[in-house]
Amino acid sequence: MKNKNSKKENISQKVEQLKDDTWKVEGSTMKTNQGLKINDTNTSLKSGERGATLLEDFLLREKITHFDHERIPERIVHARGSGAHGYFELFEAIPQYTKAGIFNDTSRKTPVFVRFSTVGGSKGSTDLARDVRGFATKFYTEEGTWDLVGNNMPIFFIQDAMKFPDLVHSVKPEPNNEIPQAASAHDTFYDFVSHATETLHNQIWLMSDRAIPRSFRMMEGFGIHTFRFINEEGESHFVRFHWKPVLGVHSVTWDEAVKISGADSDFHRRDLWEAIDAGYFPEWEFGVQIIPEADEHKYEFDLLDPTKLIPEEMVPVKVIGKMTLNKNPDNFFAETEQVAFLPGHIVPGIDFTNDPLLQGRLFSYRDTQLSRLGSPNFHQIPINRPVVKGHNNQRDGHMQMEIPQGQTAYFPNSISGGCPHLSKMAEGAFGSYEERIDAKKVRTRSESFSDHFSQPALFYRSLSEWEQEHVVAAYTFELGKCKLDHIKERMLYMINQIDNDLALKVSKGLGIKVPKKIKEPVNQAIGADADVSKHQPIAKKNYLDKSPALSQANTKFVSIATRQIAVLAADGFSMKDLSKIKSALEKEGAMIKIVAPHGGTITCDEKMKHKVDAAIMTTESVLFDAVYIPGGKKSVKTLAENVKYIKFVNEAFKHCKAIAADNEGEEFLNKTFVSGHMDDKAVIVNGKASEFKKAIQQHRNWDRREVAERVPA
Ligand code: HDE
Repeated sequence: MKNKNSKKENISQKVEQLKDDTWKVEGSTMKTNQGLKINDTNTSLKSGERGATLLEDFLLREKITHFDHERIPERIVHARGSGAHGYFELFEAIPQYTKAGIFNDTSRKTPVFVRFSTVGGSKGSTDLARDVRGFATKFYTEEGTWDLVGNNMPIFFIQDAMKFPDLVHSVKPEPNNEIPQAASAHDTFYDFVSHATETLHNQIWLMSDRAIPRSFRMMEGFGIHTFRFINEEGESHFVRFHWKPVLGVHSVTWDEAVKISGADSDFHRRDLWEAIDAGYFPEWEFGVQIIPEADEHKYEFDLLDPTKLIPEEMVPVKVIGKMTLNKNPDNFFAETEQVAFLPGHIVPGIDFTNDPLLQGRLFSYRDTQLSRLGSPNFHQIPINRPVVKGHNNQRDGHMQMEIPQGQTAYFPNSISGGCPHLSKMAEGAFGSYEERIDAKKVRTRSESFSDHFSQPALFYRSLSEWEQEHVVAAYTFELGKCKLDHIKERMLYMINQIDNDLALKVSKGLGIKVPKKIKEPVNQAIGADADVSKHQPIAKKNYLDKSPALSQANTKFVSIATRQIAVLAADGFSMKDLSKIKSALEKEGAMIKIVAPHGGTITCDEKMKHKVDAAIMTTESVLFDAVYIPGGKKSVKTLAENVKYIKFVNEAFKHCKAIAADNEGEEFLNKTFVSGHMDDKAVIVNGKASEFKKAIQQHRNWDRREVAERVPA
């Protein structure tokens, strides 16, 4: 994965284009926005040394006015995000399904810009909120820009765009006191979702480890909706899009998430930035699930329903390409903040379906950019500009950056020779799929959208034991934070529709019985005149016992690249021990960090000085994937005298991480909770570096979890 040397050759067409708008601070002269050289930027113009400031001071006014307007509205959802540039490569052309250039030409490297995000929190909120993650990709293709604006979960909360504002209002901080920030654990969210049974599927994903990823680089991505592929013959296939991280799908525990939020609320942002900066470029395989038109009604669920996934065991994911992120943005605001994703940005060969959530999104995203970026010319902002130049008769508006010449701005015209002229379909023009529609105009929902319990149950059944325990703990925590008992009861009733065992376990934690009945109909997400009985969810079905692809226990455990290894050491540590581990793990791409009693340097037993990466009081165990304690009598004595080192190891043990120690390092372990558990398979004492590597690669030793729970940290 380390790819430093090829950094240059992978600079994309988009990055090249951005160079025209990029400038360096180094070597530049300070001037006003009108180009006047500035002599003093610290003092305003006054009437006398102690006198009033003069209105005349245009230098002061220009500086302050710009500052006053430096903020734009944050995104109403997905406000907190991190972006990176990269490229997409196609391994296998699929002309039988689509005519899209990006899926036909294996020699292309299509530039991309990706923005990862949390959903509910404000721009400055923690990265480790229990939340869905946004995974939005802008493909700058030769036929125009395609935006795949997805999430890290394959389904969404609601089936109809009309309910989106209600969903978002319920999860955002409550309107009277603006509490809580970046958290779903409050009454209004569970009040809403307990009245809208369609939300249960995404809700149970939100309770799973997927909602607290270890890294953006270790998350899957999904386009969610069913889209269409259109081939040269004009034939259509249904398609769902998937991103699969090369590093596998890994998460932190909730206890870590809470602590990381305090120790480093930029944890995911920093992780992405540092990995790219170090030349460890994150990669995702790109896959498609293809369904022939003829199979539209073959499944137990409706393909147009965005609360349903298509199990990979029923329709396999065909991997056809790979995305690599290889460049950090130069400027957060200019690129990551101003990038505007629109699900409506598609290219010939890709088209929409009638998924009612997707249809609503096609309206929302352009609209929101108008208030966020303030102008219909937002496509001219460098990060949003396509790599193919385009012209039309749209003119003027706030911040028009281009100078269209000529007398005409209409079509048809004769004065400009009919230009900008139209393209023939054979020349690659976009045309919508000619779907046959013969229907009444109605405000209702299809009965085929009424199965709200089968897939949450399938998801829960498919999880490993430890994942199920995390779901129980998450529901217990979240509902425990709610104040109103009737909301908890409704939720228990809903959870019971998914799985009785799950409901009983959560009910125990809440100290509330699972109700057999509730007063109102369970699904109130219907119109006042609607026939209530018609809109109730149907009973749970079981059309697939388990979908192993849904469990993180079945992900890849192949690499330790970019894993953060804390070396607990002080003056006198054994150089030989550290060298053994360091060379073996660094060779595999792990990041070895010396955590010492103080900053600066420490001296090993061979009298050499070593740079300290973090002083113990500036860091926390939760920021690392594994811990190593080298030998060295003096070093180990110093560690043992500092209770924060004991806590450091205890926490790593609590979070089921790999721990290794050599020689006197073992004595230190004996002072921690690890003593008495030296036979744990992820505790390696005086072992081989390869054993430690294997344990780190496994991400966590979940077999330890019962003991780990007893660690008082
Ligand atoms: Fe979004 N969503 N969304 N959403 N969404 C926005 O657009 C909206 C939905 C997603 O990094 C907003 O530019 C509606 C599903 C991502 O810039 C806004 C509905 C999925 C991002 C908006 C949905 C998403 C957004 C806010 C229901 C996964 C961040 C700022 C009909 C497939 C993109 C903005 C970025 C952002 C509306 C549902 C993903 C308000 C109305 C389903 C990743 O337009």
